[in-house]
This record gives sequence, structure tokens and C-alpha cells, in this order.
Amino acid sequence: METFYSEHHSLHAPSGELAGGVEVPPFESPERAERVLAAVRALDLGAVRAAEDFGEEAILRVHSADYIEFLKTIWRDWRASGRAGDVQPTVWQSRSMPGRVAAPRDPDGRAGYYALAGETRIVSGTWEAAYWSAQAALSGVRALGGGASSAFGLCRPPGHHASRDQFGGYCFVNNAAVSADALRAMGVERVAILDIDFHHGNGTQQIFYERGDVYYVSLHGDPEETFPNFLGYADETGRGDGEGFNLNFPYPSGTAWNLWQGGLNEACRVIGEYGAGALVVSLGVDTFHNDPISFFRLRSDDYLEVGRILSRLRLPTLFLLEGGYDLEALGLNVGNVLRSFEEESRLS
Ligand code: SP5
Ligand code: ZN
Repeated sequence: METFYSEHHSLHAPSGELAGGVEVPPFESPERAERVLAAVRALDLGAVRAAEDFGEEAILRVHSADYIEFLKTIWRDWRASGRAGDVQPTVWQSRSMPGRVAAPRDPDGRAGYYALAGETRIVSGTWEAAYWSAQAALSGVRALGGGASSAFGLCRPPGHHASRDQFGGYCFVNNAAVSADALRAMGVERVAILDIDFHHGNGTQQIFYERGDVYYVSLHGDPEETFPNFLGYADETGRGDGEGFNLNFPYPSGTAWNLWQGGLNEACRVIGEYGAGALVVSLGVDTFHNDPISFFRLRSDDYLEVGRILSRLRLPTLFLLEGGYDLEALGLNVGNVLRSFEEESRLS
């Protein structure tokens, strides 16, 4: 399996994050990508290649043009207005003031208009990092198009919380959505996205909610108890053409392998029945028992079994890095999924 990576990820490195009412070092840091890269190299999984540049076209099929323009310009405008730090949203078009459907001029208003959460900051290099994260994903799509049975997009920043026109949850460009849509454009009739990050991929769900050609399936912490709180419930099953093509498995605090694997096997059964021609895996390992912001209890060996189960779908598979914040175990856990997928694919 080839890995696609861009060192531009390091341009996105905010100095802090608001969590629990205090400023903490960001959980989502450049070291994450370096840890995963080191693990992939040590495993000899396959070539590590620099992401190719496919331009903005595929990004703009999934995100609105005004949102992408916002990502490109907000940091400069923020600083030009005399603000001293990085872009930190603080005001939202909340339930009590819903009328306006365009961004106000004021940078605080613009930041809030395009934000879905307040823990994520934009720095001078955020757009460039997010752009190249998506290019790593698209490089994986290209590999599948060329006949590879699997590929790994070592994406940073992650993507699954980014909606059509909002950033948050450490995400700016939805790499899984961009990839699934690019696979459709390449002629794959039905694409499945399996999201095994600890958090619900609200952005991916929103982008495909009314489409039947991309099936979004997610296992995650119950949004009653964790981020993103407002989406990811079991009764969200799709709308219009998308009715029946969105499937959520919310799980409670303390969920370990025994319960979680039931959902994973059910998700795989559903994806098989759907007749998907390709699979995109939103690969977060913040399901790990020692993850600092999550409440599942998966162990490092469990990720070996995840790779085996996924390989039995026998689908062209694009793995994309999402979350996972225990730096010590991140490389091992991601590597375990990828190497057991490869080993099992070779055996059977
Ligand atoms: C891609 C991904 O995994 N995004 C996760 C975004 C989570 N955002 C909310 C983080 C809340 C952190 N709370 C800190 C609690 C420390 N015990
Ligand atoms: Zn996550």
C-alpha cells in the first residue's frame, strides 16, 4: 500500500486551543503526522510519495466557493484589522438570530459565519496545509484509479467535521468527501464512506445527506455525550435521494472492542449489500483507551482486527487519516490497521 503525504501540513500549527475553559496546547498537532509517517516507514508498508497537485477543482465540487475564499483570506483580514492573534471564532448565527444568510464584513462575524465550533483556529498557513491534505487524499484516489487495491492518504489537518461551508473540529477541507466525490467523477457508481474516528463525521454526513450515490456509515461516541453534539444520532438516515443511505452507530462512554466490533461488522455487511465499488475509510484512532479527548476503550491489538475485517470487503480502499491524539500510540494504532489490512488481503 502506498502512502501519500505532504510536508506542508506543518504550516497549520496554532499555538493553543480552548478546552474546558482554559487554553491548552492543541491536541491536533504537527507531531501527529510525523508520528504516523515514522510508523508507516518503519513498517515498510509501501512507498511513501509526495502528494501530487490536482488543483482546486475537486475541492470546489464539495465546498462552496465563498467558503474556500474565506479560508484563503480570513487570517490576513484578521491581522489587517488590528487583531493580534490567530483567527478564533467567538460569535455565531445561533438559534435566536437565524435570519441572515451571508457573512457579515466584520472578521469576527465572518469567522463565526464559517465556523461550526470554537476550538479550531486559523493561522497564516492553514489554507495551504488544508489544501495539501486534500491533495494527499486525491493522490490516493488517483492510485486507486490506476488499479491499486488500496492507498493511504496521510492527511493533516483532518477533514470529516468540515461541512460544505464550515470549519471546526480541527477540520477545514473534508478530505473523505472530496475523495468520495472524485471517485464518483472517475466512474465508480456507488461509493461507501466508513467513518471509524471516535467522533461523528458531521461534515461528511451533511455533504452527502441527500445523495444516494455515496453511503455514509459512522461508528462514534454518542453525540448526547461528546463532540459534535448536534449531529450523529441514530435517527439520521438521509433525505430525498439520500434516504436510507446514512447510517449512524452512536455508542456510550466506556465502549470497548466487544460492543464496537458488532457495529463494525454490521457496517461492513450494509456496505457490501449496497454494492459499493470503492470504500473510503475515515481512519481516526481516537477510539483508543488512552486518547486524551475521547471515551472509548479500544486496545492497540484491536486495530489489527479492524484491518482484517475491512479487508474482507474486498473493495478498492482509500484510508484517510482523521483523529487520534495519544501521540505515543498513534503510529502503532494506525500502522496496525494498515498492515493487517495488507496482510489479510494478500492471504485471501
Ligand atoms: C478530527 C477530530 O477528531 N476532531 C475532534 C474535534 C474535537 N473537538 C472538541 C475537543 C474537546 C476537547 N475537550 C478536552 C477535554 C479534555 N479532557
Ligand atoms: Zn475524532
